[in-house]
Amino acid sequence: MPQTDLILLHPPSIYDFRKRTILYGPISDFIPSSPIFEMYPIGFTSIAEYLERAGYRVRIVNVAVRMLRDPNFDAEKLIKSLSSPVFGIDLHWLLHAHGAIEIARIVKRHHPRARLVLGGLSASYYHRELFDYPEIDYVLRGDSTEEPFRQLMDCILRGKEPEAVPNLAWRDDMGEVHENPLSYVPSELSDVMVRYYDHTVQSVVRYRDLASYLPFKGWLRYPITAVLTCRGCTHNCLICGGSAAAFRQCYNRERPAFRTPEAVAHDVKSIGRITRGPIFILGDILQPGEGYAHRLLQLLGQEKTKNQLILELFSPAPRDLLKEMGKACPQFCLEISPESHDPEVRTACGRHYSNEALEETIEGALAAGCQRVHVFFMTGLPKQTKQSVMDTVDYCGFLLDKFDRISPFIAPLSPFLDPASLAFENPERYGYRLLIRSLEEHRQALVAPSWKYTLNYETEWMTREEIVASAYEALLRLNRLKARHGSISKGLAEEAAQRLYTALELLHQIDNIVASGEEEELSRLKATVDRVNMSMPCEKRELELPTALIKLRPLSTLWSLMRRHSY
Ligand code: B12
Ligand code: SF4
Repeated sequence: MPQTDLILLHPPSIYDFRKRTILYGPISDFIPSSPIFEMYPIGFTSIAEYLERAGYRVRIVNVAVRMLRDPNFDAEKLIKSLSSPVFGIDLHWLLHAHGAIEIARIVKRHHPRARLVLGGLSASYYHRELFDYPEIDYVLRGDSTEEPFRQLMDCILRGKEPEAVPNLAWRDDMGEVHENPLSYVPSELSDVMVRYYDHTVQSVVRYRDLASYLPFKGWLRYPITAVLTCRGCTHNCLICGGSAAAFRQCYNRERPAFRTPEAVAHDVKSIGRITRGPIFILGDILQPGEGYAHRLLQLLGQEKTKNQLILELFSPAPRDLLKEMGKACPQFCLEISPESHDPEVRTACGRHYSNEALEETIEGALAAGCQRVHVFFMTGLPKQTKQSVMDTVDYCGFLLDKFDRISPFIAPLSPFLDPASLAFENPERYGYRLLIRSLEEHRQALVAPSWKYTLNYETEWMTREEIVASAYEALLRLNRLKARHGSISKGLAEEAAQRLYTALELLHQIDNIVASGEEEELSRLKATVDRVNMSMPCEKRELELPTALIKLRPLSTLWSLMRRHSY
C-alpha cells in the first residue's frame, strides 16, 4: 500500500450504533445518508486534493460507510492496520459528536505517536471544549482549512511549533492549549476544489479501496453527486448554523465566497465523465446575483451534460431565469424550502416571501420543463403550533391538487437546533428553549434511547413531546394525501404507514422503559428498532430520480480506470 502522510477518517454519528438500541426517528429522510450520517464532508476531497498538490499523500477512509455495509466489519482493526504520521477526523455536523471522539480514542490507542487533527463547523464552534478530550492535538477552525492544513502538515512533519498556522487551536508538548487567530477566511476560492473529483477517482485507484471512498451506503445503486457553489450564505435563516450571521459571529466570515460559474460548470463536466447519476448543484445560483446565474446556465447549456441536474432556490425566482434553467438543463429538478404554509411562521424563520410568489415559481419551473419540484416543509419552528403543522399538511394537499410533478415533504427540525444559528445563540429571543448546550451534553444526548430524548430544544409553542407527536401525525397525514393523489403507490403508502405506526409504538414502549428505570429492557426491542431505523423511508425513494436515466455504472468506470492505471 502506498505510504500516506495524512489519513482522513469519517466517523459514524454514534460509534457503537450496531450494539445500541436507539430509535433515530425521521432525522435523515431528505438526504442520501442513513441515520448514521455516513456521508463525509465534501471538504475532505478538497483538503486531500490541495495537500496532494503540495506534495503530501492523503487517503480518505469512510469508517461509517464501512461499518454500515458490513455488520462484521471491525473498525478498530482497520484503524490499527493503518499507518500515517497524521490522522484527521471531521466533526463538521454536531451529529458526529459521539463517533468523532470515539474514533479519536481508537486512533490514539493504536497510534499514540501520531498527531490528531479535528475540523469542520462543529469542531470550530466547540474547539475549546474539544481540548477536554486528551486525544485531540489540534483543531483547525473555519470553513476553509486547505491552506492552514498545508502549513500544519509542514510543521508536524518538520517538527516545528505551529504558532504561526492560522485558524489553529493546539496543545503543546507540555499540555498547554494555544489559540491562533481565525484569520484565514478566503474571499475567493480559485485555488481550492480545482480537480477534486478527478483526484478522488485516482485515489480510489491508488489505494484500491472503493469502499472507503463511497460517500454513502447506497451510492453504487444511486450515484448522486454534489457540486458546491460557495462557502457561507447570504441568507439568515433563524435555525441554520450556516447562515450569514452564524458565519460572521462564529467563523469570522463577513460575506460568502463564491466559486466562479466556470469552476462549477467544470465540476459538472468532470462528474459527467465518471457517472451519469444526478448532480445536485448546492446553493441557490441566484445568491451572487442574476448575472452569475445566467452565466452558469449559459455554460451548462453549452456543456449539454447528460446528467440530470438538481437546482435549489432559497427564495422564489423570476420566470425568465426558470425558463433558462429549462433550456440549459432539460429535465432538471428543482428544490425549494418554504418551511411552513404560514407566512408568519416563514417570516419568523427568516424567509420572507408569500405563498403566491412560491406558487408562481413552481408554475414557472414546471412550464419550463422541470421534471419535478420538491417542496420542503419543517416542524419545530418559531410561532408554529401543532395546528399550524397540520395546516401545512393541508397546504401540501392544495399544492398536490394544483400542480402535477410536485412532491411536498415534511420533517421535524431534528435532532439538533444548529449551534451558531441565531436561535441557538439567542433562544429566548426567538421562542426556543435550549435543553442542552455543551459538546459533552450533545454526545450524551446522541446515545439516548429515542430521538425524543436527543432533541436539544423545544419551543414556546410546542414541547418536546408535541414536536415528536406532531411530526408523526404530519407524516402519516401527508402519506395518506400522497396516496390519494396517486403521487405514491398504494403499496408504498401502506409500507410507509406501517413503518410510522411501528415507530410510534416503539416510542411508547421506550418511554415506558425509561420511566421504569430498567433500561436493560431496551435490548428486547433492538431487532424491531433496527428494522425501522434502517428500512428506507418512503421520502427517500420519492426523492430519488428515475434510475432509468442513470445509464452508466460507476463501478465499471472505476474498474476500467483501475486496469488502466498502475499505482
Ligand atoms: C452542502 C451542505 C450539505 C450537503 C453535504 C454535502 C457534503 N457531503 O458535504 C448535504 C445536503 C448532503 C447536507 C446534509 C446535511 N447537513 Co448540511 N450543509 C450544507 C451547507 C449548505 C454547505 C456546506 C458547504 O458547502 N461546505 C463547503 C465545503 C467545501 O466545506 P466542508 O465540507 O464544510 O469542509 C471544509 C470545512 O468544514 C473543514 N473541514 C471539514 N471536515 C474537516 C475535517 C478536518 C480534519 C479538518 C481539519 C477540516 C475539516 O475544512 C473543509 C475544507 O476547507 C451548510 C450550510 C452552509 N451555509 O455552510 C449545511 C450545514 C453544514 N449542514 C448542516 C446539517 C445539520 C446537515 C444534516 C445533518 C441535515 C440532516 N439532518 O439531514 C445533513 C448531514 C449529512 C451527513 N453527514 O450525512 C448544518 C450543520 C450544523 C452543525 N454544526 O451540525 C449546516 C451548517 C446548516 C444546515 N442546517 O443545513 N448538507
Ligand atoms: S438554511 Fe438558509 S441560511 Fe442556511 S444555508 Fe440554507 S439558505 Fe443559507
